[in-house]
Amino acid sequence: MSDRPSPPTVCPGCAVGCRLEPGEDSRARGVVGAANPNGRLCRTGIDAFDVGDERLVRPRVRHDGDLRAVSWETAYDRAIAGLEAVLAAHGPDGLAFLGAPHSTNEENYLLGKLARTLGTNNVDNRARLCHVSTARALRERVGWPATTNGLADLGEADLLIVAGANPAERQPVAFDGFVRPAVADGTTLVHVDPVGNRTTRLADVHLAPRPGTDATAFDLLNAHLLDGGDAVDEAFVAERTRGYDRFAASVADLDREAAVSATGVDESTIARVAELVADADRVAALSGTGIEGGTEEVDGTDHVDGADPVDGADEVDARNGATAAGSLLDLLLVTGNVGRRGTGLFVLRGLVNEQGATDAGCVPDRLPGHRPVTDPDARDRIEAAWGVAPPATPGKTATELLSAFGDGVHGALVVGENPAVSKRDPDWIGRRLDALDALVVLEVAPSATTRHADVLLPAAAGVEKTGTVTNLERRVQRLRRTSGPPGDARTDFTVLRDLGRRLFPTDGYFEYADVSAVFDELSRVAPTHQGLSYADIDAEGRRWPFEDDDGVLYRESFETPDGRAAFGTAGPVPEVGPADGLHLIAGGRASEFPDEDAGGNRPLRMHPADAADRGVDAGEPVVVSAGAVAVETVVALDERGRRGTVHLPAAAADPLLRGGTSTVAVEPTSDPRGEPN
Ligand SMILES: Nc1nc2c(c(=O)[nH]1)N[C@H]1C(S)=C(S)[C@@H](COP(=O)(O)OP(=O)(O)OC[C@H]3O[C@@H](n4cnc5c(=O)[nH]c(N)nc54)[C@H](O)[C@@H]3O)O[C@H]1N2
Ligand SMILES: Nc1nc2c(c(=O)[nH]1)N[C@H]1C(S)=C(S)[C@@H](COP(=O)(O)OP(=O)(O)OC[C@H]3O[C@@H](n4cnc5c(=O)[nH]c(N)nc54)[C@H](O)[C@@H]3O)O[C@H]1N2
Ligand code: SF4
Ligand SMILES: [Mo]
Repeated sequence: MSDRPSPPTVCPGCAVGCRLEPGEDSRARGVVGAANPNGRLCRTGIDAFDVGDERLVRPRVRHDGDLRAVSWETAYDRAIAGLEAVLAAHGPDGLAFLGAPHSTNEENYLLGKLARTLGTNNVDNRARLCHVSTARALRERVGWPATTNGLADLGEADLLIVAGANPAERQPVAFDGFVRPAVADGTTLVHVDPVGNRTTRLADVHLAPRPGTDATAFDLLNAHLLDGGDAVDEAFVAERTRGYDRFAASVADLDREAAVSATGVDESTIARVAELVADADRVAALSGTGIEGGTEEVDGTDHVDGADPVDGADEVDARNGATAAGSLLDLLLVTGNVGRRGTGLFVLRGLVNEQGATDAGCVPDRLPGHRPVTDPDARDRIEAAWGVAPPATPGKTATELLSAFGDGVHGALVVGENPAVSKRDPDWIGRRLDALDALVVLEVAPSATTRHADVLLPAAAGVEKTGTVTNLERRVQRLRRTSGPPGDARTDFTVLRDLGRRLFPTDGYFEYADVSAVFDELSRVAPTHQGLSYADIDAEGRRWPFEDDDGVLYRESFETPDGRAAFGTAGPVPEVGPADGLHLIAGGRASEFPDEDAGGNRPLRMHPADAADRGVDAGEPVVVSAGAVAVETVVALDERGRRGTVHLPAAAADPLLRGGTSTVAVEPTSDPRGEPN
């Protein structure tokens, strides 16, 4: 052991942001932190220091088809030459910069700065898409695309609505540290999910709408809340919001019969939940990926064409009324459940720095601190700090960039993303990556994407570096290096700074002594981070915006041009055709470990009646098929789920969903010895 013990750092496993330090047997030991107040860790956290045996340790460049080990100097030269050739032939918008939900705020900031000093806003990160419609509803209607309150507030809520999420497994330490104690203490939990999961086990009410009909389910709840009028917080609506009349009119126009039939939920269950909302003094909602309508469907719709929706104060995007997150936000606004302790909307972010990557400006339409690239003042502020103005036209989203590879976009720098798996069709992505003239990949471990690289740069992992990451409650915490990195691997910070220095040898844009200098620049240019220096971030971390201590945003006013929150509108009610099979929904991530519940299998969860119809029972092997694609698995019965809807973990569901259909057939496996996969 070294003479000095390693200091505590932040778990790189997910966006909860638990604190931990090296313990025995190379395992991590939890250290009490704001997000893990009991000092507990989940299994992923306990294994945080096990970065994996297969690491990239040498820079490599493609030579005669092979990736050959070279010195860093040679690799940098090749990377620069490749990017500059694209720049010369196609201009800055011929380049793409994909980052970096696993990387720090400073690293994301540098990636955005690299793109923008080169003259393009083509910079994005895919993890952002996990919660894109929720973030957009918040950004356009209340101000910041982030959780409105602190985790500690959950204990003060009378009612929690968890929608399209499974925090019991996905954010386990936050669930055990804040949600479970709240429920034990009398808080009512409503879980909105077409099928059950571990979170449902703790719920008092399970609302199971047909997949994709959450917006309508929330519109129905709003209709019930408006019925008597008693549930409406009139003072809040009058003083703090705008657009109520239009919202109320749209709710009145809702075809309730059609809505009930579309969601497939009993009106009595809706009425019961509405009553719970009306009776509660404090309601908080937690939203996950399930209300996004499937990441792939919403891909690309987040593009802002020049106009900033926040500027058009009265013209609030009507689409919001049609998204589940928008209707859920309406529910909170109409009942006055924003801007107080124990209320608000929690975005259950996924990857460790998913929130921070966006905060730091790793997005095509926003500068650091969520300021629109179209805003001249925001650009001026950046220019004052950088010495060069960022381009005024929004860039392409990650999804648009992938489609443009080889067709308008010819060079890419990819940092800590694996588009080859994070998009559902790996062959198509492989062809797109190969269509690039220059692909520079900065990665910790070999992946489906690194295979296509022209220049492959070995990166340090989260536990091997310093810098800050921002958790799902906006808490900025410091990572501290506990080991490594192995071989010649370097941090993303070092590599991005070095590339910047080489691209701009005389301008000094990338002259940073260390990460703290980057953070301090970020806090100067980003209104969210204003007033905090790296050195000020203590063991507890600090939530942005920093003047606010208890973590409640919008106490006095909203971060909108007129300081008011904007209502959306209800409807339209989706048309639901007759079911000709089972509706498949997927959860989790492709890279995720197998479900513990089923002894390492990835079970198909289905309603007992659907199983009986097909002659299968719990634990039995089955074939799930869509057209020619078939997947073998075992059955897990769940009577709380919807009839007609089945659920598979993402890794198992991907081959089926890639075909573009979500309707599947389920049959017993003909070979009784068939090994489930
Ligand atoms: N152990 C572990 N934890 C993780 C991750 C991991 O890989 N492993 N990944 C992290 C990441 S990146 C993310 S984004 C988060 C994801 O965290 P979650 O968003 O909680 O992801 P899922 O577990 O897929 O849960 C989504 C739920 O949405 C439901 N759902 C599907 N369709 C609909 C619908 O139309 N309406 C409603 N209401 N619900 C629907 C599904 O049934 C499922 O229960 O988890 C993070 N945490
Ligand atoms: N088919 C399919 N697609 C999906 C999903 C799915 O389940 N199935 N899940 C969706 C979800 S929820 C998400 S969040 C996205 C995730 O999409 P991605 O972010 O692309 O995927 P990950 O596998 O989480 O991580 C990408 C890579 O980052 C590397 N990495 C980790 N830490 C660092 C670091 O500090 N520096 C650098 N340079 N690299 C690092 C890892 O080695 C890994 O190869 O995919 C989405 N798309
Ligand atoms: S909940 Fe998330 S941050 Fe906490 S230990 Fe588990 S993986 Fe790490
Ligand atoms: Mo995610």
